[in-house]
Amino acid sequence: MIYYYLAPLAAEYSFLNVVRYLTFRSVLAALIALVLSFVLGPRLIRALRAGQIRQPVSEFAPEGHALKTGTPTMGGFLILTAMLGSVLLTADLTNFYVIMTVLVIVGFGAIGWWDDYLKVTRGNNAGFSARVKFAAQVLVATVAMTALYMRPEFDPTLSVPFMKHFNPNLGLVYIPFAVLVIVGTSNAVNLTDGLDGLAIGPVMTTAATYAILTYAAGHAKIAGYLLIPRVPGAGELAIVCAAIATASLGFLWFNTYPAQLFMGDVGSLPLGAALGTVAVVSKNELVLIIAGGVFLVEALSVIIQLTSIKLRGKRVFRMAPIHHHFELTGWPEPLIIVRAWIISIICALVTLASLKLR
Ligand code: 57M
Repeated sequence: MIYYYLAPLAAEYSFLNVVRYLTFRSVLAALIALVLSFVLGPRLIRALRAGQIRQPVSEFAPEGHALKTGTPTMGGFLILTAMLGSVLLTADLTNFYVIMTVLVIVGFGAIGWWDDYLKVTRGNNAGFSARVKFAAQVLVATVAMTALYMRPEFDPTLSVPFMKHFNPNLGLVYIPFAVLVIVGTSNAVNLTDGLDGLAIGPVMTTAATYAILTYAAGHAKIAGYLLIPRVPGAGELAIVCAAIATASLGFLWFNTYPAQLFMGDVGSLPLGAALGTVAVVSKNELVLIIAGGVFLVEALSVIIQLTSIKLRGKRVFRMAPIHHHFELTGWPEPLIIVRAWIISIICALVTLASLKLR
């Protein structure tokens, strides 16, 4: 809205020209999201406590989790409100990529909210059927990716990290591939969200990394210099990514060990879906494997565990996802969390290096 109302006035008041700059609006978006999350956080925690919106803790969870009984959940509302509020104020709301990403976030947020609502009201960890949840995620992602594919400027080729001349054209297969990226990332972030701050730290670093990648993809000179695919208009997503990164930082204030608030599925599902969407739009789909390395390892640990139980009748990890394995090995919770953050920062650095090393 700031962009919408102030940009036309720049002809009269030249100092308002600054709102045309993506870098200025990205920094503004980051600051607004951070302030909103700090201001709204304590109020939301009080409201959730008053409304008895508490996370039921599974009886099978490692011992230390019993202490977490009664922690308010659905803190994802804080992240979504801070992030969307900031995007509505600072982004160009006529930009197709911004509209699409916001709708994906709202769609996945609604699915997550419904799951949380059922868990909280029923007082157990069951939520709604995994199949229905998965089908709803696939539906939202398919609608968004079909709309993207139908844009005349859309290019269904893949950008492969570290290889500048290998760009396979997926044609129509791009749609299911992109749906897989979005739904897969959404569920991987959800699986990671099992210790205080474990998911939100890597969400922050991945979103900050994509703020740079989307800006570069939308910038003719930078994209040309780095020989990366140019996606005109995708730079506006740097604002969305910056807002996600700092709304997450504000949430971390309350979610860090010992957590006063969990994000719930209303947080984890849309955050993962948002990262998948910006990766697809900016043609940085495969590099998300590196940038979101922590989420990948968490999801792989579950796949390996389930496959091993099915084929060999034996577990590979004491418990999956892998953070439970480390807990049961005796690592204190903060040690697991901070090491995951360190790994996610290293993943971000390797991702940024892939821009030049190709
Ligand atoms: C949800 N939810 C947390 C909180 C958070 C297929 C299977 C691997 C699925 C997986 C699963 O259900 N994962 C998704 C994980 C829960 O947190 C809530 O859920 C939201 C995210 N969706 O925001 O609202 C608990 O996690 C802890 N927590 C924190 N701090 C946080 O900031 O401590 C969460 C956020 C909270 C709290 O204790 O109650 C969760 O873990 O339930 N299932 C599992 O992860 C289960 N693993 C399992 O069954 N492994 C088996 C399988 C693979 C065969 C095995 O290895 O043998 C574990 N889930 C639980 N207990 N609860 C098992 C132990």
